[in-house]
Amino acid sequence: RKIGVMDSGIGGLTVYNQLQKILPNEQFIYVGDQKNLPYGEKTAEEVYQLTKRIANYFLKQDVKAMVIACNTATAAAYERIKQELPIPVIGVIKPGAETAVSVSKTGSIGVIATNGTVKSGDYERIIKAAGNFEVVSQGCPDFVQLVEDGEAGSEHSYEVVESQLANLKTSSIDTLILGCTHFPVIQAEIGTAMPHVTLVDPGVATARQVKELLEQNDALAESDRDGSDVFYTTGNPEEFVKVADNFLKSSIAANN
Ligand code: DGN
Repeated sequence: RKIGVMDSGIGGLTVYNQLQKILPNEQFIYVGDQKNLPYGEKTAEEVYQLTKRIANYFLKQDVKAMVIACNTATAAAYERIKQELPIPVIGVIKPGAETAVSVSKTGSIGVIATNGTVKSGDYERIIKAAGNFEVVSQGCPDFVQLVEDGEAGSEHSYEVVESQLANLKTSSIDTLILGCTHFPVIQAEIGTAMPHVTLVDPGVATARQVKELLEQNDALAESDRDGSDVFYTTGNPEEFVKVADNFLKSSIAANN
């Protein structure tokens, strides 16, 4: 049985990359809901409905676990969908928050994410429950489009990131959570703008958690994979492949 991975677009592929690295025998089905991107500006109920549709699709495909590789969808839908699905569901926010808590030395943590994720307050709540932490959150919705447009690495991308992080630069954070799965694609730009902070990609700890959960449920793939992963977009498959190929380790073909 496969593992279902979803995002509003190609950002979740940064989580997929981490999953593939530590679970090389597993097979994945990826769904990017590009027709409905961006999730970050929708209401929590709308994002829940969109995520639920993909969850139902995954169930039909008989997946053994669902990874919500989108912070906005995790904030809006994880708690409900986890209750509603008969399979393990994993979100990206808790693993990301826990990593930041363990990494920060000064106790001052920054979060950049979509406006939807920032509004949910989820990162802040989980981090503050872990101890005496200060959290500085900032919505950076424009970064999602940069990545979806294949702008990562361009001069324009460096300029946009630099100017949008100007405020955060003057704060005292020592750790910055890339609280949107699109953001690791522009990690170089973010690192250049914020040279003295540790960047946290929640995808790394999320992948570790998926592995642990599969182990606990005795559901790890037993033998080598016998097929390749499948990628679907609700948008334009050619565009998806063109942009995704830039940062995926393996070449892919997308269907819609
Ligand atoms: N990749 C999604 C996230 O992690 O929040 C958001 C992208 C979007 O739809 N705005």
